[in-house]
Amino acid sequence: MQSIRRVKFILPALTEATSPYWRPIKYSLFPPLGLATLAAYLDPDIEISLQDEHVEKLDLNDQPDLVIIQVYITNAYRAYQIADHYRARGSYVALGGLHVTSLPDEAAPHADTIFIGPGEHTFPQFLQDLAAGTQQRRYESSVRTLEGLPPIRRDLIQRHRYLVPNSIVVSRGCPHHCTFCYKDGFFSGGRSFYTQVVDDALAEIARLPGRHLYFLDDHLFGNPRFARDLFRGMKGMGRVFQGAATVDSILRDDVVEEAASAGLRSLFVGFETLSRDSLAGAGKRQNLGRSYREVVKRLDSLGIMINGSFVFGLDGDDRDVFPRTVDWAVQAGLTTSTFHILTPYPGTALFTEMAARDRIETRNWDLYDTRNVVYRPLGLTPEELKRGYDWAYEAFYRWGSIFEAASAHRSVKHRLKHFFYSAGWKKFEPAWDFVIRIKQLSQMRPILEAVLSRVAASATNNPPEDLPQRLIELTRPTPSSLDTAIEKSSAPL
Ligand code: B12
Ligand code: SF4
Repeated sequence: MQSIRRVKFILPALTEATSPYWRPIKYSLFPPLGLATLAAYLDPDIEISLQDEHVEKLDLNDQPDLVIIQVYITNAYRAYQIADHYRARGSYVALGGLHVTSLPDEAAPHADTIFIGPGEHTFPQFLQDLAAGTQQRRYESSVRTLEGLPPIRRDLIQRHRYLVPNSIVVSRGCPHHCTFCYKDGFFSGGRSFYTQVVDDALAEIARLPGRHLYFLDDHLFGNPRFARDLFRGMKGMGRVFQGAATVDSILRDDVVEEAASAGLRSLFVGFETLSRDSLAGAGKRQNLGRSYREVVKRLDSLGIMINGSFVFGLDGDDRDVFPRTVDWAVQAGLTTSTFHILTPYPGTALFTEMAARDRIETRNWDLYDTRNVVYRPLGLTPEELKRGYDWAYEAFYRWGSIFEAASAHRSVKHRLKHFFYSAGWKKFEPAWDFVIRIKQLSQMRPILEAVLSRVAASATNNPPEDLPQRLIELTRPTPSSLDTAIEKSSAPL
């Protein structure tokens, strides 16, 4: 029988996120939602601490009874180090998350118990077993539902440390099966796409303070009936929100319109590649035969900004892929683009296939951040791929490209929003670094909300009334900011 009085939840960070010299904004965007979800299963009288190394220095001198650590691929080595540290101090250590699910045998020596897959059903079972002294070395998720979950312990989240404390997920997984995606591996052994009950999702939204929400769901429109009911329920709540959806779902029906009227202002869209063969090779059937132009037109007409996601290094790619993709993205007027170097995550079909062909060049997981070439590409050398990727970021976020892409919209307000949003993320990294250091991120939230304000569907030449002066001042180019090197990593927003 194990007596548990103090529990510590830790989200370890990759080295880059903890640099004393530079704090990229992307690591201060979202709180550790998965850990706050698990914390809800503990008795309220248990002493809980939740630490996110992306935004604070970890206190490693304490002695919790139970330590729960979330492991992603790029924080895996750090997670194992922390786990070993706490085990040496006598704490019971549990590891779970995406990387543990992909490589349980790698994680197991660092933990008393490991968890495979989502934790909503295995974690409460483990807590019961632990109390009874019958805990297992390994738990595997097979029951998959989001019904009747306890409310996420958002009180444990230090909201002021994040630009977007209101991150939320109302579904898990995705109905599609792209070969490079984490999701088929992570959700194997049970359902790989399921949603909350609409009323529960609306209740969770209603509990969130402020206006802005970010849905981290892999595919917010994945279940059209659920999505439609959710957005209808959100109408009148006065929210502005962002999320992600697939190309086909944007063209399919009226869900995107419902989303826009509920407050959807920017959407992450997985275009991935302009090549038909590469789409087929990646199992991205939902994009095949769909007009990307139509997708852009539809979102544009609803005033929804687009963050396009693209992958370089697919087997059909040659040196032309970089200018072709960037030219298209700029001309189409995408507000932001997230470029990735193809990365075969362990546990994916892509990894299995590449390993079978001996194409995996390194298993140093620190490099699996989609900014490094970790496999042998076919139509390009690794150096060409890395150089082309770096060039794509530089070319897309040049001032000339930002102006050109912004001018693709019909309405002046949309153009201005595009300009501020795009320049804000990529041209003002030093300003973000400064704001993070002086712990004033929450002051930036009204500005983000203003940029996400509504654009009327019809063309208008009136300048936006609700873009505050602060925003205009903040984003006015200065010689030093113009010279700032572009941060070449991917931004999730
Ligand atoms: C938000 C997000 C981020 C945020 C913040 C992460 C955070 N604060 O948690 C930021 C922007 C920092 C980020 C950065 C990166 N991310 Co990211 N991110 C996500 C995203 C979109 C959502 C995560 C989330 O909140 N999910 C919802 C919650 C409820 O689920 P969860 O966190 O997985 O937690 C559940 C389970 O995993 C499990 N669980 C987790 N830990 C534990 C521990 C125990 C003991 C137990 C029992 C259970 C358990 O239980 C929880 C409840 O079910 C995911 C995609 C996805 N859908 O997961 C990608 C994802 C996790 N990111 C990914 C990557 C690659 C990155 C980057 C390397 C990208 C880059 N190029 O910069 C960086 C570096 C990350 C790092 N720290 O090392 C990959 C990870 C692949 C992998 N195999 O690890 C994913 C899957 C995206 C993808 N499609 O490839 N990311
Ligand atoms: S559509 Fe996106 S989330 Fe769904 S399987 Fe493909 S890459 Fe993964």
